Amino acid sequence: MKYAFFWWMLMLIGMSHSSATETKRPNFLFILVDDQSPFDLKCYNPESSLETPSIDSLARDGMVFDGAYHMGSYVGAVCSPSRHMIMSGRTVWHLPTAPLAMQKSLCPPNLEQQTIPAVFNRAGYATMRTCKQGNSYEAANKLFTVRHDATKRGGTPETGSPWHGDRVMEYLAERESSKDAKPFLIYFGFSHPHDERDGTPELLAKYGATNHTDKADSPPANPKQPRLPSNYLPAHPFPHGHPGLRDEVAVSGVWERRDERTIRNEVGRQFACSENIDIQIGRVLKKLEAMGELDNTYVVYTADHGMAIGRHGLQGKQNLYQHTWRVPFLVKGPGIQPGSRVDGNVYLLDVLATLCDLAGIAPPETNEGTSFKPILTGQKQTVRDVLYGVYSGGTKPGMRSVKKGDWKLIKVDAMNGSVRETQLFHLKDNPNEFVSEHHDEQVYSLTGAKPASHQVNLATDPKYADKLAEMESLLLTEMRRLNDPWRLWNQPNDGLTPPPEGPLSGQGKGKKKK
Ligand SMILES: [Ca+2]
Repeated sequence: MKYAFFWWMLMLIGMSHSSATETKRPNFLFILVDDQSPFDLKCYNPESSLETPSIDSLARDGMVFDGAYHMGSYVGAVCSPSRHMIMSGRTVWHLPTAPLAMQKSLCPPNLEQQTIPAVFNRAGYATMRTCKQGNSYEAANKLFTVRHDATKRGGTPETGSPWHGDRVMEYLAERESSKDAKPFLIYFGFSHPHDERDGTPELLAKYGATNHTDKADSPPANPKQPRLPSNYLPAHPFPHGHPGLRDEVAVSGVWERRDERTIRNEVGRQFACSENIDIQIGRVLKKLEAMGELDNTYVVYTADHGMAIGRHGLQGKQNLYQHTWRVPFLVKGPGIQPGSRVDGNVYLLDVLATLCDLAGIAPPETNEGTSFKPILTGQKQTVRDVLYGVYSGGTKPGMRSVKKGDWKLIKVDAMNGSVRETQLFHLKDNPNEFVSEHHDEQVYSLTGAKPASHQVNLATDPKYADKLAEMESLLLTEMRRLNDPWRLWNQPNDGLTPPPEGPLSGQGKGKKKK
């Protein structure tokens, strides 16, 4: 009898041990690509010719967000504030590098100690990072326990995306051989598809593209190249407000060209680089599966911001149309309904709070993001109603956007007041944000996308005057709430002294790296 009790006790101890391992904390694989429009991907644009079987599998096995945004930028290098927001969960004007933020105590000191790697290190996670170098958040990046950063934008295994893939594969192999039992957080960043978009010869050939270097001519046409984006324009309808901006004038292979051959070749290069990223993701997912870790891992796929490449006549990331303000955002993991799709209305700055929530860690007090775990578990469709965006890296105040439901307002106040533009779009009726220039036969004969007559900027239509006023009011409310240091021409100045403008950097005009 005594022995029976002893064995019974041993069994109980064994059971409690096995249930403890069953409820072990989840791992995280956070995948961040550099410069990618959601509309490049089939899960957002079924007409896209980009093939990404691994990303498609995340969409099939997880949740696709239609409303994921980056909050914007006050510098040409949009990557930089975006990555600060991801790491810290702070809103755009409350970042350590935002104009006046430190002087006005809008950002606490030593914020890096409250960022993803710091928080997860303290919680007992193993943290590892690979990513590009530069235009990021160095003080936070260096806190990852294992770190392999280098900018890899070439077309060989050593100079391109496979290099980042190799670092994660090595890390996982080391975990395996050392039998590391800590849960992990891997920040799996890439340097592509950011320019220069030097793809591998095989993938370039697949998308009919060449690494074009002759500034005097357009690259050759090739029927394998992706089609022009449906909202392509040969020029933006008005000056976008950042003269000399590198991305709009100096990207190798594009420069100031917006002709069909140049844009289709550059989109082909973008796709070649994106498919190579997908191959690396596939390797890592397969490895996690073989290790038995995949089912307990949240896999997040996103980009630091979107990208134009010919859409609306723009080439870069410094605008607030949906192709650039929005980001792709997919999550697969425990408890997430496979094949689900939501609006979400999330910002990249919600990532920190959400990862903490999923891991059962209290978010740091400095966090301003909102956990969207209730969306991942199917309890909610959105975490907020109103979204705000800014680009003020050029002439001031620059661009602002606000979105609520299907309505979106963009305002541009730039070039010393000589550019004052208002755009009002109903995104359900006009998802491509077509403007009157898209109705030109010369344009839609190239894209094959003839807009319907109502698919225009509605800002001057008297029928929508009340809606316009409502959206203007929402924008002002958001600018005040978020401590935007500028006001637009038709807003009260609120007694603000805007930050000194300083010389325009042109975002490293003509320089190769940024
Ligand atoms: Ca970027």
